[in-house]
Amino acid sequence: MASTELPPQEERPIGFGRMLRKEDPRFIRGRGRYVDDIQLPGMLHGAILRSPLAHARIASIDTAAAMAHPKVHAVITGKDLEAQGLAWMPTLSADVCAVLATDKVRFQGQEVAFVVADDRYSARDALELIDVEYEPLPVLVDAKKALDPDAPIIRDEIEGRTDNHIFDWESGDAAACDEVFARADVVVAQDMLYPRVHPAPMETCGCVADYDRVEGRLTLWETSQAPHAHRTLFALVAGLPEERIRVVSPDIGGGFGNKVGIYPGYVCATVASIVTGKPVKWMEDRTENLVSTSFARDYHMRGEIAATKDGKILGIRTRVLADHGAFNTTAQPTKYPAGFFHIFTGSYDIEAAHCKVTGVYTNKAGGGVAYACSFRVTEAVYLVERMVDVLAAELGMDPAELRMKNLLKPEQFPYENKTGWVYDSGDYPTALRMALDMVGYDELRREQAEKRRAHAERGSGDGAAGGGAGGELMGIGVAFFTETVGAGPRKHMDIVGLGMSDGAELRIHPTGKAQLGISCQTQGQGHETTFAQIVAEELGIPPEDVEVVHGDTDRTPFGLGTYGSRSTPVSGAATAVVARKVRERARIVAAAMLEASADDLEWEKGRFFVKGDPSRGATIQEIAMGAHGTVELPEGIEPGLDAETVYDPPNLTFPFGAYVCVVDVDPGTGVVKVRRFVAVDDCGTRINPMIIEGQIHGGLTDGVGMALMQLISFDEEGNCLGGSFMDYLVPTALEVPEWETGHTVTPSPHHPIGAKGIGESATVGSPPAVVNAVIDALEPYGVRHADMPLTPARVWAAMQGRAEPPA
Ligand code: MCN
Ligand code: CUM
Repeated sequence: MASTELPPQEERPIGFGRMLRKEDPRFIRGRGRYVDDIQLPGMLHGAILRSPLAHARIASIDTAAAMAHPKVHAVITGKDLEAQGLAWMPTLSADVCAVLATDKVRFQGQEVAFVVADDRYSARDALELIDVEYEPLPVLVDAKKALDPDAPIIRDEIEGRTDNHIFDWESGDAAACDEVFARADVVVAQDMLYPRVHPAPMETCGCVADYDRVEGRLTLWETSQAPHAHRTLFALVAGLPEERIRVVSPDIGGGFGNKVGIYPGYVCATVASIVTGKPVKWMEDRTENLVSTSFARDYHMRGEIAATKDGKILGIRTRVLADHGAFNTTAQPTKYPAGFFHIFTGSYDIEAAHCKVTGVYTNKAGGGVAYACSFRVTEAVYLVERMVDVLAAELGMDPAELRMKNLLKPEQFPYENKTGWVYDSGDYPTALRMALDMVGYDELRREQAEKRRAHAERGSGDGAAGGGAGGELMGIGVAFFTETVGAGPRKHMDIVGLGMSDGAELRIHPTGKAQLGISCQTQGQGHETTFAQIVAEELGIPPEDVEVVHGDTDRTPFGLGTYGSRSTPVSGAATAVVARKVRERARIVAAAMLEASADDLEWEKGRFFVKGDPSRGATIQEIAMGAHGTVELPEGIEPGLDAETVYDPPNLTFPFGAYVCVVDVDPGTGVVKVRRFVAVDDCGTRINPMIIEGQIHGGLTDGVGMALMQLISFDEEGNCLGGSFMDYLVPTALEVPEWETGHTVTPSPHHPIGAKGIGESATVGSPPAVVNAVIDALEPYGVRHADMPLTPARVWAAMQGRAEPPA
């Protein structure tokens, strides 16, 4: 496909454009260095004993037999940690969570004890020698029952707690909503669940903790998306001096939000290293990762839309029950317990909006955000995009036309939505028009009408075995989304009290090569390439000559890390700003070198020259040598070109996109095949289109997985069903079509290079497109909604008029 072609080597960009990823040579040669690759002399291995029950009091723990195992060095329990004040730790959202259970266990898979042994296998063997006596308690898995008076109280360790309520959060104007709903011609309502899903990165979570007793220094190699924030939290929680903690995130095999939080295993390995005086490695296995680490979504939503009969949307309101599991371990800015759910007004010009979100505890692993979510934008976009389709069905209007009619217009930007968020820039109709043209929307609708006619003539049958009843059902799903990324302005946003800014440090070596230190942390997004491209664009130093350093708190400036697609909006801005600082320093040096006034110099990429005399100039490399050399500098000017900065974004960035999905559903089996998928994205200025497309392809694949396959459920006893890739189905190349991507470019007015984030756009935008397509396919059966994942059994059940497949 033309769009994925790379320019020939000799046309490689010095700046923005397609170029191969600088990090890939080491990955494709198998020379990446992940946490589990780290081997230190004398290193021990830790393993975690996990609760088999979802809710039970711990009567006793007997570790004697495990301690007697010849290869075991230590067994740590909650009681041991309690003695050090470490049995509980703060979460990233004003809650606490147990490091190792003391009083009781609150979800299946919760950490109960930590064994340290010579090798991984002995540690695992010894787990089986620990005898825990549990007294089972009633289990709460259904969030809708969490606030019932007879519900078991999960967090009864908190004095005086008599319910499972975490928070209530409201946004928008309820009275204004009531008013528009009262005068609307049409009101539609729909209940929907954005089900629990798991990010399931290829590499599970783990760490190596190495405590040097002599120096009192802790080095912690961690699968972390936010090394600096982790270091500060370790200092605060463990009482270790921050300057003696070094957190290193080496290569990360996918994060998707799973590696934002601090897990009990990291704390246990650290304590174990302090206790044994040796380095301790802890790596989860796949099941541990799937049952116990950050889940996502679990939003029970009721949406309501009010409109005129000709399809002008007047108001939208929603009521949400948010299942946060046993501990509120959600990572998101403190002020926003429901993340950026504010964006549920979507991309539309709406008069009034209101939402209320209630968070509750259940006996499930802690969850909340994570999984390419942009802090709940996934849920918000799903809600509004499903509701628009429900409205379209009610009005008998084409869903693309209904969207076009209500989209914000380019002249309305910057636009303040009805929950007070200011969208920076956008041209929505152009993006939607492009997506519809690319997919050939009108032609597809004609094909569909023909198929529906044929289907009706042949009779839809009962849809049961025998298939063939009327041929395949064709569906077309449209979704338009506005994303909210780049947290965030410090005045509004912090995580556990740390303002959400990011630093950048740029060193220019005498030979004109550069080293950029940044506080964000790639997990596969290609920062070593794109951040070098930003420096190249600003300074004309080829990206090959710019080494990007990240993931090591000893070598990089402080900042809050990579999640919420904030790297480009925040760290990327810091990088452009620091490069411009270097450029201004270079101007002064060049002036001295060229014996001209600094004001008389002009910049062309990579070179200053004297105005009106282009032959008198100096390249950035020559200037670098001059700056480090003996060029006589003006009074007060320091030698060298190095600079540093900390960037506090003035606003978030609001990328957007228009997606169209075409599916064919087999009426006999309910199997959904995604025939085509067109994605038009706008992330402002594009640094590396190849990497952007990669991000979109990945996110679309995630979206198809969530919409059609990925299912985590719990039985009544709280057993997690979905603890392996046999049950939790992640999509492969076989389930997805060849993606068709397009783009528009609407730069962010407040970002130094006009870039917006892209890392989560496709995961946010694609699930509603897929679901809308499937529901559209089921139109002949009168289906208005069915919850994800739309497995064959669920689709088939929906065709029979049932909400759930028979057990
Ligand atoms: N980019 C660009 N031009 C733009 C915007 C972005 O070239 N206008 C490039 C960036 O420079 C970067 C990549 O695209 O190389 C993604 O940038 P950005 O949107 O800033 O997102 P982050 O780098 O902050 O990545 C985080 C985001 C999140 S939150 C999840 S979740 C997710 C995602 O990235 N996890 C991923 N994409 C992932 N991709 C991989 N391979 N692995 C993950 O774990
Ligand atoms: Cu919410 S998943 Mo990403 O923000 O790391």
